[in-house]
Amino acid sequence: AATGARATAAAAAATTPRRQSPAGAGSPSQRDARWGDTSSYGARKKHRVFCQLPNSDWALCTVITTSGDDSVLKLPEGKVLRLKTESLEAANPEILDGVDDLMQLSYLSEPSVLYNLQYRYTQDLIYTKAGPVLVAVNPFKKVPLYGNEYIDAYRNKTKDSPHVYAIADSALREMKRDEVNQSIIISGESGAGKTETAKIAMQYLASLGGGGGIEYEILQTNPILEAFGNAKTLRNDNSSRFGKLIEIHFSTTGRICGAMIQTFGERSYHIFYQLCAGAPASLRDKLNMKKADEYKYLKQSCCYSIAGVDDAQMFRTVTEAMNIVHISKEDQDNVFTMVSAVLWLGDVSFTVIDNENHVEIVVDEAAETVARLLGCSIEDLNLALSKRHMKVNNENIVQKLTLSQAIDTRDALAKSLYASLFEWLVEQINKSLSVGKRRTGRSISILDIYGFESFDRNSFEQFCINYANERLQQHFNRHLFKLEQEEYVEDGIDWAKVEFEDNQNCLNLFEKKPLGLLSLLDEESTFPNATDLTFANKLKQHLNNNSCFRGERGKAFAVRHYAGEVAYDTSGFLEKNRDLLHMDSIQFLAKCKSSLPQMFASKMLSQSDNPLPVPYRNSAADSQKLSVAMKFKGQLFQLMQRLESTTPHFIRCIKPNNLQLPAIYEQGLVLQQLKCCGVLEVVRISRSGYPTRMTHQKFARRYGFLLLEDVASQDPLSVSVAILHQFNILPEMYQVGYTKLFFRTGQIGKLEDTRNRTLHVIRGENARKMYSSL
Ligand code: AD9
Ligand code: MG
Repeated sequence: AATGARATAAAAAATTPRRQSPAGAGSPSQRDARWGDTSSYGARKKHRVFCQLPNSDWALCTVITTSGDDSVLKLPEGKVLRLKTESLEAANPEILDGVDDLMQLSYLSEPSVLYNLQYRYTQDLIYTKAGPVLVAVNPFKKVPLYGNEYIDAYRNKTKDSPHVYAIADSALREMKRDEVNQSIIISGESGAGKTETAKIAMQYLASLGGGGGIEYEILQTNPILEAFGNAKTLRNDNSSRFGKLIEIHFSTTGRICGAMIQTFGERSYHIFYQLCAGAPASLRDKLNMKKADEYKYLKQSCCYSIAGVDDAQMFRTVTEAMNIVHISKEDQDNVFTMVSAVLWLGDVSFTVIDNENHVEIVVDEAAETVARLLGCSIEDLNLALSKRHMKVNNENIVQKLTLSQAIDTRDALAKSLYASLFEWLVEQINKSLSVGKRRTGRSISILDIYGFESFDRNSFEQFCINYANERLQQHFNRHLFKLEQEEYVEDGIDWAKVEFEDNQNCLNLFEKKPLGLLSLLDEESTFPNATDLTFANKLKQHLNNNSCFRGERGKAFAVRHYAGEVAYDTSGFLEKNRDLLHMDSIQFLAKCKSSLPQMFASKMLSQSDNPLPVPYRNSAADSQKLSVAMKFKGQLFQLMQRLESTTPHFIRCIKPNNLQLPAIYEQGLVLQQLKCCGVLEVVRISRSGYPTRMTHQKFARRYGFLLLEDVASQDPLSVSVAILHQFNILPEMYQVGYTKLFFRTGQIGKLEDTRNRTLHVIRGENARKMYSSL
């Protein structure tokens, strides 16, 4: 039946007589039927076009005249300018200004997309669709788009403008309808609004239950995770230092019955400041707390407060949230004991005891407090921070540490104590929110993950983040590809004419064994004599013929990512990838009498089950844990596996300026993010297909009156085909489906133009008739 119907559409297209425009002057359609010359389309008189200003921003302007290769243009503020016609970009007709889906744009060029988002942003319409993707531009101010009234409106479908609520609502509906798990994948760069967006989505889902209960507990995980996992950075006052997947489980009646949180990556800490500012006197005494600016670890930033944030109040909010998610008072005390121990560790200092720069710890308030809080002797602490057990030629020896080695060891211990604490906290929250037997398997997962990063200098962190984004992009592409394919197939369109690009090559560059970036990094990390330079050289030696790889001078190499080329500097790669916590430190924690350090140590030991191959490592006492890159890859694969079985919904957050201020829209910054978030990629992909779609009915209604013959009695499909012919739209520019017409970019803009001018003429004639009859 499918091919039959397609044949009918094609036959209708072929047999409709191609009308020639009659010579009769004065007929509006005759004047307007000159379509073929697309070249000068972008610079016709009175036409709107985009021109690029000296600062590379695009401005919308009007063509005054075109002569030869040049056009004279009028800028919005009235200034007149002469430019090469070929440097102009066509602008969309006015009726498309501020459309709520970028796919409705007839021209999908960069300036068109930028203009449309800005047009909406200035009216506080921060959400826009790009086909299946929701684009959210950070308002950096309160916008009146949230709360119960809005939630109800989206639930009852009385509102359908793009919104996070609409995304959460489709996820819910599709979960119930298809009985398939859903995911909401939120990405964007630091400060773009991912975490806020995730909370808005959670708010919508939680509102189903009407307030109290488990829904409330789930919302209360946010202040806890943000206190322990977020920090103020240059880019964002509340920057998440970890990625987070929160899986919300639903009962068969569609109510929330539990949740599970998975985190990835590095973390850092508002909680230090909150504890300093807000700990009640008894706790303060017990933990020997100082003021935030008296700790060395906190002094480094020189930033003790955040505009508009009351740390003491936040501390109370966090402890209240911990009560709500059933973390016992005793456990809370243990948590804050660890936080205090980490802070005091930073103040532990060393004295040099010989002329080889070997050290011992200074026995002072800092050392004593750390020992008391962890539950160990000063002697044990000294041993852990100033000596290391090594195995050389099968003989155990004790090596004294130099000052810089001791400082590194101390900092690594503090870092891993804090990381373990965060992990443990997430575990407790998960226990509390766990669904257990009530689990039905239905869930909506919300992913809040760091977006693609490209700086002047890119290191190991960007390498990992961008690798993760490359994987997510593939997930995104495949989903999009599938959706598009389904729509074309359903409507009987020739699918072979639509092309998509895949990023599999780039993923192979990372993952191939044994000659991929990750394998080579791990191999080099196991050689004690390897350096970042030998690593870089190894990459160049093995990967130079890969089209996504480019060796650069010295220690650098570049990767061609989907979002653009990024140059990485291998300095520190090996060290960061090894991230060694020496076995001595783990054994030290295992001996501590406080409950948490012991627990952390046994967990660390169990995690080193799967050691790296260590052919050349002579210090066998090192903790043989997974390399950081391998652990990251493992977590990423787990994540992808979980996402793979869900129906994804994508939200891309955009940061319109770096000042964290409202009402400033920097085109260059937005453009770069649209590229990184893959929004321009969606647009590009759609461009290679047939992005504009209109049902035969709508098309016939809108443009049918332009036809010279009377078609009132004909079916919409035949009318549509007649319109296409009358206006000589080239066959490669459209396809006729069963229910819809599919157009290449730019086609509807021209039709719309003719329609407007015709209407203008008709209205003028009607007015003339009216006046003459008066
Ligand atoms: V990071 O990668 O964790 O550094 P995010 O998570 O992308 O970053 P975040 O959600 O923390 O950014 O947003 C940054 C700030 O933007 C927030 O603290 C708010 O002040 C502001 N923001 C973001 N979204 C909204 C919004 N929908 N309405 C109002 C917002 N303000
Ligand atoms: Mg965040």
